[in-house]
Amino acid sequence: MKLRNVSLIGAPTDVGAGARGASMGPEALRVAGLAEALIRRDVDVVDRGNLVGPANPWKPPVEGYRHYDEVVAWNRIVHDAVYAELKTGRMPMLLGGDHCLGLGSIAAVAHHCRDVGKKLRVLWLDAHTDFNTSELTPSGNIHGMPVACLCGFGPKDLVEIGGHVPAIQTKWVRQIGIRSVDEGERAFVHQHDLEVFDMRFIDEMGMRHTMELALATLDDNTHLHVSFDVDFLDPVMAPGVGTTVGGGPTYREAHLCMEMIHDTGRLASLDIMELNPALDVRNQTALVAVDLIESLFGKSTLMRK
Ligand code: HAR
Ligand code: MN
Ligand code: MN
Ligand code: MN
Repeated sequence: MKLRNVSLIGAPTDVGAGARGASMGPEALRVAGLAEALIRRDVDVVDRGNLVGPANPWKPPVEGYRHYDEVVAWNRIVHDAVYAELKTGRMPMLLGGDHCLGLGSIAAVAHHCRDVGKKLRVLWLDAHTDFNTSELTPSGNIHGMPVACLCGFGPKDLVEIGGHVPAIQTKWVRQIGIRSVDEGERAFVHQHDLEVFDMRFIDEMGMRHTMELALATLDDNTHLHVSFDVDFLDPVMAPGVGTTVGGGPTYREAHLCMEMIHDTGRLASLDIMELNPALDVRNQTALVAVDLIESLFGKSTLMRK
């Protein structure tokens, strides 16, 4: 029995990042065997290939945003592609690309949930909260802003992409693995009561209890979206990202996180973002990511399949 229909959507760009190379992420995931791993999990996989959008002009930020026009264009393209898959009843799996595209992806998911009357829960697996605005950002890199934009804090072009402002409410979001938050961003996170399970929380309470809390109150009518920024993982095992932050979840903790998400049976869309093959070692980070996706789709040691 086919458990799910998954559509892979490559989004080869790094316009939202401060380092070049995430544009090669989709191909590195394919080379690491993503489709084959899903097929082993009995998933019906279709690879839609790569989306096409503007090139990276590699310019400094203007008024707090780097590559504003290109980021808007890419997010519109991603929104339309993700929304189209959901409409046909398939699970979109966005292969980034930098994390600014989490905006277009989740805006599309929220748009779909409005259409069909579903609740939405967003799990944001990341070292960073990505809750900056143009006033708060130290870098101007828009991959540090998608959660804020989704919650309605950002420029009109970006916050409106899914057709409804705000696209999501902060209380629908759970962030896990956080260990890098900028000064002004921290105050903004508190001001809006973003639910953050940072590394200290995971250290003290364990990944199991963390995930129990993050996944609590899902019901049959909840669409669960996972936005997986690969820098969530400890850089010891996942060096191939633009903004490494030490002290992340271990290999086992990351697998448990994925296994517990699988066990909910509610996963309905996924982003795999920020993989940067230019900074990787023999594609090991892509291989770890694929391994984790297998757990996310139900691989376990004593499985009967
Ligand atoms: N907070 C930093 C900034 O805004 C870096 C955050 C972006 N890095 C990411 N996203 N990889 O999670 O510039
Ligand atoms: Mn991120
Ligand atoms: Mn609509
Ligand atoms: Mn990150």
